[in-house]
Amino acid sequence: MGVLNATPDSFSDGGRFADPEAALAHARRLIADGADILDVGGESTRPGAEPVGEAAEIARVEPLIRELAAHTRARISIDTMKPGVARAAVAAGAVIWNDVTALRHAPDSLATAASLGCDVVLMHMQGEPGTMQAEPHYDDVVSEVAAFLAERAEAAMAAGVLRERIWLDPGIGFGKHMIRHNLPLLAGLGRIVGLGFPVLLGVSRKSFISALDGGGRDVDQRLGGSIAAALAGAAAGVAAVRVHDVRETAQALSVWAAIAQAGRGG
Ligand code: HH2
Repeated sequence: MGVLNATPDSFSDGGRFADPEAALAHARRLIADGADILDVGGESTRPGAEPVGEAAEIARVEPLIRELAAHTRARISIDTMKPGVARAAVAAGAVIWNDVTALRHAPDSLATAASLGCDVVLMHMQGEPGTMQAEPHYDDVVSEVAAFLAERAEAAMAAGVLRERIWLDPGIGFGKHMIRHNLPLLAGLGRIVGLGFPVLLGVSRKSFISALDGGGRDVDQRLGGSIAAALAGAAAGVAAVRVHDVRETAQALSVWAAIAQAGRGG
């Protein structure tokens, strides 16, 4: 899954693709580089980001999704917490609703996901985007994230979302201490995969990579760590990784998969 942010302020590529022409050109590059899915976002979730109104968010993403759906072969995902944005995006051609609030943001989130009939990504987040990194706390991060995701999958199914439409995501960096929570969660991904749904993992360029590399690494200096974490996810059986650097990650994954296959005898 390649990240395509139509935002002025996302943490790693904010501002670069706010212009639709630049966004479309970048989308074509992500696909040529090996992306099967494009995750289009119109509102950054990083702490301190400006909230965006629904109409403004739709104006950012809808024309772009329409263009992408008409002119590319990738599956399009909409990264939003707002049901109204998801509705507009699906009408424009998106087939996946990626919701970092796991359908908890609005009273009609669950019903909207059921009626749209698209795939939904249910992501774990402790707290709210603005304040989530202030003081995250867990007694047992892997068990608590797994229990949350199982509960949200049940809630989605009870609301009418089909089981085969549901993906889970542990939400690396969302209300998690950089080291104390993200690392055990990455080491325990097998427990999340074991819940029986496809798992999406977003580790690309995240802050814990800089923290593990002495600190102070800018977002464009985190590729090695991003790939290492993506491979850890692949080894645990995740179905997809959400990344900015598609070509390098795709190469790493195909080499890793070829070695794993040779190890199984061919
Ligand atoms: N991470 C970000 C955004 N959306 N969605 C899922 N399912 N999983 C993630 O880990 C995830 C996500 C990161 O935040 P953002 O501010 O949008 O920055 P960018 O899109 O540049 O990664």
